[in-house]
Amino acid sequence: MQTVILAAGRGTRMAPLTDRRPKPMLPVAEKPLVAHTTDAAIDAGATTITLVVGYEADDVRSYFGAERDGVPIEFAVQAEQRGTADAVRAAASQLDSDESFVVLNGDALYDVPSLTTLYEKTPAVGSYSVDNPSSYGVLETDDDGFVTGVVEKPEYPPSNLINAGAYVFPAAAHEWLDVAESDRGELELTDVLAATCEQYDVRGVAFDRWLDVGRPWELLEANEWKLSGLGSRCDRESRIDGDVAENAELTDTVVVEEGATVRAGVVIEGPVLVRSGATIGPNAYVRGYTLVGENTTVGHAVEVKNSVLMKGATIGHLSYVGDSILGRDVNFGAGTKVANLRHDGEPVRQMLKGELVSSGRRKYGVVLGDEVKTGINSSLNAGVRLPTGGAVEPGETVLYDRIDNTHEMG
Ligand code: TTP
Repeated sequence: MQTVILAAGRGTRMAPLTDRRPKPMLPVAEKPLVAHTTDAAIDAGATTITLVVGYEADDVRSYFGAERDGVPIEFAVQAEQRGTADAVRAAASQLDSDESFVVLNGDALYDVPSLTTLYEKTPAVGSYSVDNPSSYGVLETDDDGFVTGVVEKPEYPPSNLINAGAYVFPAAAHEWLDVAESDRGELELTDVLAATCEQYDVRGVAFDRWLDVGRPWELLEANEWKLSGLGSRCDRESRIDGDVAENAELTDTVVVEEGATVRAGVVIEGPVLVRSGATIGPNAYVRGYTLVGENTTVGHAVEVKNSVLMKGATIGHLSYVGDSILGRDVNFGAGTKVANLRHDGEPVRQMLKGELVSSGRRKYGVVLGDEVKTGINSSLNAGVRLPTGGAVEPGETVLYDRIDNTHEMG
């Protein structure tokens, strides 16, 4: 089935990680987020893929090229982010208007069996069951179980099933893409769904597993999901193609790509992916779930746990990084420590668009933009974000978010 994947969003809530790249290109295990979405779509039955791109579009284009696993890939440009219906409209001229079509958010992870079930039904919408649906779009159904629409952020949710941003539209929906602006000023795909529900019996397909990656800690969750599946994506439990010292201890699923080096005395407890060009040790301790990105350096006596180290990051000796995301080419001075737990044990909070939001995680560290530099013996408080290119003085303790420093963290 022809499939449109929405990847034009900038992902402002992911700042500063999206200062230089679109959210769908953030790393999740061995590939960008949107490549997981695309591969799941191909496995589920996509016959053509149209990626809607906008912000930093060239990043997406150059990663994919013209085909993937034999499935043609095309690109459509949405010049301005005016909403999800507008994004699909940007792709419309490249679709066969006599055929039904699938639309997927390019910043979500889908499991293949659930997505396959969705692809087998037309029209249909994917949903996911959550305990607290009030902050999402919630599916409404009629007595026969067919979907009648989506209500945004309802005080009294009609069900626990939230809209998973995955739709199979009938061919007729090509005619309904020109929707009016919604109350929040966007052209919304849920209005196209509403028009579809008026004319068709729309099935809700409940997904077994699904993750919307909108906020920084969800990038950690995405990596936890995909790193835990590493073993099944390798020919054997662990795949060691790099150069690993004889006395290094690797347990659980550890993948060391060709061109990566693990030096003497290193302990790695998987799931961990060590990408090409990375160097770990000597005597470092890396715990799951960690992505050690391409060309990164994890120095002597460093501990890293449950973190994403993007390409080119350097963690100098004697440092600790826990439950954190470090942007490209971040450089830690010796002895830099990240706090990842509050004294009261409450979930760590983080500033997002001017508000302090709970991450829901008891253990959560820091989110650092590309090229952040820390001085020796600096300390970074749990939940802190540092802007792209930011610097921390030697011995300094950073208690406040430095992108929006209106609240103390912790
Ligand atoms: P959102 O998560 O609502 O938007 P975003 O990705 O820009 O993130 P943020 O709110 O943090 O700025 O978007 C849902 C999906 O739709 C996502 O895959 C991006 C895509 N999208 C477009 O392609 N074009 C658009 O105009 C909009 C609003 C979203």
